[in-house]
Amino acid sequence: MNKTAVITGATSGFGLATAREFAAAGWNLVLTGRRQQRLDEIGKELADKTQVATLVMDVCDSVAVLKAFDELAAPFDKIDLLINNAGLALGTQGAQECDLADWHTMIDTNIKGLTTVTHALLPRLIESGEGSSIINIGSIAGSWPYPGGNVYCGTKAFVEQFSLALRCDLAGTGVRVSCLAPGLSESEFTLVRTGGDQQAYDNLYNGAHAIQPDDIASTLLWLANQPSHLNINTLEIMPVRQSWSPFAIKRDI
Ligand code: NDP
Ligand code: 8X3
Repeated sequence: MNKTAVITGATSGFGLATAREFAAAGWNLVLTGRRQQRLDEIGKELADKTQVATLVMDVCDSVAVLKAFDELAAPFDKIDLLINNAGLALGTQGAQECDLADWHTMIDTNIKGLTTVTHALLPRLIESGEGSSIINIGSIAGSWPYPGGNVYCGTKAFVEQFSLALRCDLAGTGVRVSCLAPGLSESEFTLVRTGGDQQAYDNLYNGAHAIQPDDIASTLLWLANQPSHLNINTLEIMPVRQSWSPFAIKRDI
């Protein structure tokens, strides 16, 4: 195996579990995130299993992203897989009560950051050609609206549609594009979203048998390992305990 995957947001949750899963499967890894200490730890942990490069980067800083990827030297300069995973939600309030800065941070990270990383690595993915892939982490929030989802839902709808449109443009290059859209998943995501509210975290996940990061990691490896003539366009996953509610109706009575 001489393949390299770039995983953004590898310092926790899905990204961290995915780094471990792909290392065990023999992939070389380029791992990114803002928290240097965590990147150092995961780099050290995986160093005896595979070749690992860690890049401290904020995906919102397009100059830093382009520079960091430009400076990647062999064996990390040939990229076979990009997993656009870095992302976040901020807040659970109705739109009327939201902080505009939080909205902008979600747009900057989930949309602008994802597109910056994609744009930076597209030439190398095209060079790798047949069998290479981009997997974007969307969410059920991109297809199913819910109260308090507002801009987060909007950013994930972008990820899903961008993935499909990218696939149109890359037809003939051999580069595949998938959008993996998970539902309720247990990770630091909820602590980030609620500003560190452990009670909210416990309430959300208690008894829900939520998706675990390892579930997403094994799904991502399955996606990457599909035969090169197949493209899984969109894959939505929920815990069995999560489903839909009736439409809400505010009656005039
Ligand atoms: P975590 O909070 O555990 O992980 C998020 C990762 O994104 C971290 O590694 C974080 O690294 C990174 N990240 C966030 N902002 C930036 C930034 N500006 N620049 C670089 N890296 C950044 O959450 P999950 O693992 O659950 O989330 C991963 C993805 O999955 C996200 O896109 C999320 O929207 C999506 N998702 C999550 C679901 C859930 O219920 N948990 C369900 C569906 C989708 P660092 O802080 O070190 O920068
Ligand atoms: C995260 C899943 O339902 O909390 O993308 O928005 S949800």
